[in-house]
Amino acid sequence: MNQIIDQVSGLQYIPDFISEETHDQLLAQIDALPWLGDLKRRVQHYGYKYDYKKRAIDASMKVGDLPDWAKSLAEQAQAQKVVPYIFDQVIVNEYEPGQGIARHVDCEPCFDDVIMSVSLGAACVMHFTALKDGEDVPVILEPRSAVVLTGDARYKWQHSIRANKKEVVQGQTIVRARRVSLTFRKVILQN
Ligand SMILES: O=C(O)CCC(=O)C(=O)O
Repeated sequence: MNQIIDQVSGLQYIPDFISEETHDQLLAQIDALPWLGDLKRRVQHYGYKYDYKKRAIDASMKVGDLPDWAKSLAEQAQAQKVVPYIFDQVIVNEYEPGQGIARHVDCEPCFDDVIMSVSLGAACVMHFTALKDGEDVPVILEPRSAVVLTGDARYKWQHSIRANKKEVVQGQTIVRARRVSLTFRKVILQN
């Protein structure tokens, strides 16, 4: 059942967004594709390449249509009314134990209002940190889940994954192992 995380308005957690079979097929397909080593963690960019340093995206950064596996997840998200449009950009992130992602709000002029991240591999803890007062809300992201950020969750809270090998949350110890995430966005092209 979809779960609204009360403390963070606009944050929705969808367990079992994909089946075990789809999960395994996705991981195999993604691992057969080339990884980029621009960051500490490995990434793949589809639809449009994103420039992390400039925090910018434009039409010249189009790298082709989404691959079929990404298109079908984008269509599933629209069909399930997770998002009112079809995403056109995906970043695949690989996190080995000890790797994380710094606190950030996704580039506001680059991407539209809804962001969705699907988790493959191992669970991790995503922290939501309020820009106004630093309140921290940890959310466990299980494999096969999707987390959806809109409204305040998208614009008024930063999200991050700590660079650790284990973490205790709500009495549960999350031991990190390889996680691969698929983050879907819709690009805003400036004229
Ligand atoms: O790994 C995730 O689920 C989130 C990735 C993320 O925040 C990003 O690519 O900006």
